[in-house]
Amino acid sequence: MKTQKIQSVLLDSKLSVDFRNIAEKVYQDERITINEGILLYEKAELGYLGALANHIREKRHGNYVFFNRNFHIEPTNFCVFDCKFCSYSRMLKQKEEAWELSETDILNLVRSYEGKQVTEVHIVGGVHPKMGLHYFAELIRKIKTIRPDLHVKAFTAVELEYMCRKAKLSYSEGLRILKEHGQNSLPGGGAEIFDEEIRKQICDDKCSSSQWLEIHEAAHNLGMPSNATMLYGHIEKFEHRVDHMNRLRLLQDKTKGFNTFIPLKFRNKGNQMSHIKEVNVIEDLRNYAISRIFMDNFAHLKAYWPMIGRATTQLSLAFGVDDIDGTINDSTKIYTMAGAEEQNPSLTTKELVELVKQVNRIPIERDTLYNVITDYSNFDFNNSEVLIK
Ligand code: V47
Ligand code: SF4
Repeated sequence: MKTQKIQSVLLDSKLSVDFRNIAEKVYQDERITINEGILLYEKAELGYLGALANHIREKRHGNYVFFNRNFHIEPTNFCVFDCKFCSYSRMLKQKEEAWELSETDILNLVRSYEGKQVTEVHIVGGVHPKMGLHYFAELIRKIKTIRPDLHVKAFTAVELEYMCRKAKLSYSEGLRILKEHGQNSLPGGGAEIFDEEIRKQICDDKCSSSQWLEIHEAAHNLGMPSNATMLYGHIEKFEHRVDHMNRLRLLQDKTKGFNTFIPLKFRNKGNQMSHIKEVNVIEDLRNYAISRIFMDNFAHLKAYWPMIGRATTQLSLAFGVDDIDGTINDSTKIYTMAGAEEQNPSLTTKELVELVKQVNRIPIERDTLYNVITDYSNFDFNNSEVLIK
């Protein structure tokens, strides 16, 4: 009934034929084309995009907004690559600003969460020539010995391409070893923008677009799900964003292995692309909405709250977003160093729940694979022993 009401508003208004066709496709669960995606970026109004994206989100997830309890481990910020947008990495010669956690440091970090109800550890960092595949496989095995229940989401395709190359293993062989040692899934980083010309200008020396896609396909074939990201708001054009999403949509048709799509807004502090102005909130919301409309075979769309801040995260929930990542616990520096909204990203479960309730949605704690852990609609924090980070 509610859907029919919105639908008639869209179809009766003074929309052009093209926008009416796109709206009809959305309401009939049909896929929009590349050209239609570009048209949305170029000409669609924010309200129209929000109505369509919200319709899709509501149909899939009702009033649920997902989050998880996680922490990050960033083993090092040494990196052999030189991505122009990166504010975080240091070359081996810049020793004073670099860190390198020892195995003991990392295991102690895991131990520090003993008794806390975190369900996921997210491990990513720079690409260090001395930290190879077998080192990381062993590390994961030890993490799992301490916390067998933790879901290990680890290593971007960039790190994996380097590790497999150095170990002289195919992607499948390398991933199989990591899986056997306890790695459960892959995060979505390193995708940036797949268009080869843009990639050449912003991250020429790291894994190519086709390698990124091959690695995720190999992971999916081994039963390891993954996420996908898109770095937007720098030198790319709208057509590059749509091309990027289209390559992901095609792989998802083939493997169904992606859990969630995460648009990442380019932040310009302290990197070689600082001269590029950041896009504004309206562009962020338009981008979320178009992602939700275009990526019809992705179940979830995530807004990464430390990057865009709490207010924009709340707004994004009206533009197709159903997932806001996790408590994080101030354990990532990647965005802080690039000038992200949240300089000490950490929210307690209670704060995350309130953030969601303020916009009249139902906060749902999930595990990495989106199984429901707790429905917080009527949760009493005062009478709960579960109130931990
Ligand atoms: O690939 C680096 C991005 C990514 C900047 O899978 C920047 O759940 C903006 O992939 N401005 C790595 N973005 C992080 C990542 C991620 C984050 C959160 C959740 C998940 C997940 C994955 O960070 C890189 C790059 O695209 N990045 N520098 C910057 N200046
Ligand atoms: Fe290295 Fe990743 Fe930074 Fe690129 S984005 S320089 S691969 S840490």
